[in-house]
Amino acid sequence: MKITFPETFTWGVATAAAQIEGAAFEDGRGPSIWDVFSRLPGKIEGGGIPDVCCDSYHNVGRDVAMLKELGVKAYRMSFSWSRILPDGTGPVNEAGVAYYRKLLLAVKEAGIEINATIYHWDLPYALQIKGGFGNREIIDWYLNYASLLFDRFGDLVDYWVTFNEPIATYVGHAKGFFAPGLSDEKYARQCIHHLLVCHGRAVQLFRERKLKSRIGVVVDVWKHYPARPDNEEDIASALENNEIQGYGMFLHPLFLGGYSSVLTAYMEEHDMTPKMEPDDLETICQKLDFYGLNFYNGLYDDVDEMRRMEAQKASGGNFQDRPVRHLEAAYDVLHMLKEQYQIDIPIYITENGVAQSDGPDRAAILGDDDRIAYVSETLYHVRRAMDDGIDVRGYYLWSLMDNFEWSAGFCARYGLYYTDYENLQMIPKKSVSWYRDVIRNSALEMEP
Ligand code: IFM
Repeated sequence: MKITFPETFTWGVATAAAQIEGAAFEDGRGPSIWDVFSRLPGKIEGGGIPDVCCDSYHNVGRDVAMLKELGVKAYRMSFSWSRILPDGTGPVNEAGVAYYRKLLLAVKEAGIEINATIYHWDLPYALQIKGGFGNREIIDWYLNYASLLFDRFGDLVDYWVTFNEPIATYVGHAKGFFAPGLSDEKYARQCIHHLLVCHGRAVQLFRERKLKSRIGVVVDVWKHYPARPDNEEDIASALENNEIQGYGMFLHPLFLGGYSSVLTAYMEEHDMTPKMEPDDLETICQKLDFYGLNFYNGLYDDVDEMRRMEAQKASGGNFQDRPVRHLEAAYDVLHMLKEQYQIDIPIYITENGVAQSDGPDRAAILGDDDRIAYVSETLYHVRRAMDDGIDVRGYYLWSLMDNFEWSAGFCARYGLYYTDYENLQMIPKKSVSWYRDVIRNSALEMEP
C-alpha cells in the first residue's frame, strides 16, 4: 500500500540542546537543572550525565551533513538558555550566541528550514536557585531571554516554539523523576501556571516585534483510554490522566481559555489552585500560527495492571514502561485537537519516534526495522486524519541521533543515527535510507 503526502509537506527531524550539545561547562555556559539533577545518585538510568552527549557543540559540520544526507526540509532544535545567559539573566555569553549563529547559518545554507524551541526543559540552575518556575519573576526572566533570541536569531528562524512539552516541568515539580526533582503537586501547579503566562507573554512580544516567522507551542498528547470501557475505575483513571495529570492541563488554557471545569474542581478540592493575576488566563490564550503535536503512543488504563506496574517501577517519565503500541490513537488525537480543543491552525507532528534499548548487539540496533514499522504506522494514521480534513503540514522524526534521554540516560536510543559514545562517530541505522526515500518521494510503502 502506498501512502502519499503533499509535495509541500514538511519532513524533518528533531533534537534538543540538552540532549545533544554536550560542552556543558565550556565557553562560559552555565549549568542547567539537568546538569545538577543528573548528578544526584540514582536519578538517571545507568548514571549518565549530559556533559558530552553527542558533542554537537563541536560538530556543527557533522550534524548538518547528516541533515543533508537525509534530505530533510526542516530541522527542529532548541536553544540552551544557560549557554546564552549563563545566569539566566544578566550578561550575554557571546560564545554561546556564536555557536547558534554558526549552526543556524549552516542549516539555512543547506536549504533547510529552522524550527527553534526557546525552552526544552533545561532551566539555568542559577534561576532554579531563585525559585525557578515557582517564582513569578520567571515571566520577566523568560521574556528577557526570548527577546534576546528574537533579536539575535530572528533573521534565521522560521518557526518559534515557546515551550516543548510543558508536562516535563510538571513532572519535575510534582513527581520527582525529572529535573529539578521536586515532589510537590501544589507547587507544580503554580509552576505550570507561570509557564503558561510566560508562553502568552512571549507570543505577545513576538507579535510586537513583527517578525516574519511563525510562533507556536508544542504539547505532547499521550491520550489515555479505559482498557475496560465499562470499568468505572479505568474510566476515572483515563479521565484523570488526560484532564488533570496530562494534556488537558495545557490544551484547555492555551486554546479554550482557562482551566477546564474538571481540573478547576480538582485543584479547588485539593487546595492547589495557583495564584494568578486578573488577566493571566487571557494572556495564556493567544492566537498561534501553528500547533506542534508530539505523538508517541496511546495508552489503555487497566487499573489492576497499573497497580502491578507501579509496584515494579523504578524510573520513568516517557512511558517507556508501556511497551504495547496504540498508534491508531494518532488519528483520534488529531481529531480531538480540532473537535474538542478547536485548534484550527496548521498542525505539525513535531516529534514521533521510538526507542531501542542499548545493548552489546550493535548490528541489531543498526537494523531498526521496528522503527520503520512504527513510523510507517503512525504516518498511516496521520494521513487518515489529513484525509478527513485535519490540517497537518509536517512531520519531525525524533530523533536525528541517539542522545541523552533524560532519566533514561544513554540507555534508550531514539536516533536515526547510532551514536557511538566511545568515539562520537555517527553510524546510519537502516531507517536513514528508508526515511530519506520517504522524504524524497513524500510517500511510503507499507504492508496493508
Ligand atoms: O527525548 C524526548 C524529548 O526531549 C521530548 N519528547 C519525548 C522524547 C522521547 O522521550
